[in-house]
Amino acid sequence: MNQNQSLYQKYQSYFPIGTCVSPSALKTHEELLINHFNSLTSENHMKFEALQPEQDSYDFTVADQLIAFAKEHNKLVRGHTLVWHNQNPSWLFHDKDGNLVDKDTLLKRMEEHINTVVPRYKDTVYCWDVVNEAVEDTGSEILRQNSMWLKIIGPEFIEKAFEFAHAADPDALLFYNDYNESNPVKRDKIYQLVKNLKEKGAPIHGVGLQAHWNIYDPSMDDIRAAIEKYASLGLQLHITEMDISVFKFDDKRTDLMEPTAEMLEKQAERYESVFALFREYSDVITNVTLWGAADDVTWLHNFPVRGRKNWPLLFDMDHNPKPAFDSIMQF
Ligand code: HXH
Repeated sequence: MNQNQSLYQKYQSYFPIGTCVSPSALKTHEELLINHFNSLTSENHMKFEALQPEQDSYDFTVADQLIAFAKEHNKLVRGHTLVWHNQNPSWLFHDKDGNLVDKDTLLKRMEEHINTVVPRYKDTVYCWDVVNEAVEDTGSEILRQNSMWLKIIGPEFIEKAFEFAHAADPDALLFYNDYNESNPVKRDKIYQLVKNLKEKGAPIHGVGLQAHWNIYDPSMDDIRAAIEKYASLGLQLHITEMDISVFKFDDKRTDLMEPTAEMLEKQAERYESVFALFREYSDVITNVTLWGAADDVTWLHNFPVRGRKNWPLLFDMDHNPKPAFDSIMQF
């Protein structure tokens, strides 16, 4: 046990604090997970391609391991994710001859998958990212045009996913989850989508704000406006995948081996301000999950440039608390 105060205990009266996990992180980051986080999300192993790599042949081995760890250590689990345009098995949208399946066939496959996965974890997974990233970033289209779900089923794939998930576990909280959620243009589209879903009576309970941010963007004003706008729908909000990159989004430099002191300081200020904002809205923000526990394991070492190091989290490469950690523990 390190001598730091526990992050999730410090936030006990506000919201659970989560992180994503993988089988290897359960071992390498065990101490951090146990001490500082009380909600876990599988980074990759509850996605469609991981759970049903071949048609009707499910592989729950790894997901079950993550769930067992969560149970053993009394952690909440967020389910991520049921319906997404990425990380799908190649069979999903095709028939045996390689042609695209028709709408009814794909709806059946969606329902089958949801009916197999969701009930299995109904005792541990308290909420699901039912649909992930269905909204177009730019332009006038609301829905992401390159999604095979949209191409084959049409826009109703979204409400269908929520209906199937709700039937499979009526107690689960169901979320629509997306990134660039604080960008005013995309924010308004996400708002419109979710508003339409609610008006149609779809069983949706929350909006997931991924919060893949950096030390410059988005502005505090845009983050606050996004929270206000989504909250006005009368839904709960989860911060689902937060990290704060030390690079501007289009900065592709690959030469930096350590974060500069200035980066770490700016990052600490950002974490401090956004966590103060989250606390201010803790009546609607009901989970804050980071996309990793410590800087040695983060998807941002490979995005947007493969192999470019980044330091976006609260604990450093050696699992020691960073200035960002200290900044959100003082209030
Ligand atoms: C998340 N996507 C996923 O929800 C999560 O499952 C995964 O583990 C990591 C991140 C964020 C994301 C979305 C789109 C994207 C990159 C990351 O693609 C872009 C490519 C170029 C420019 C902008 C976005």
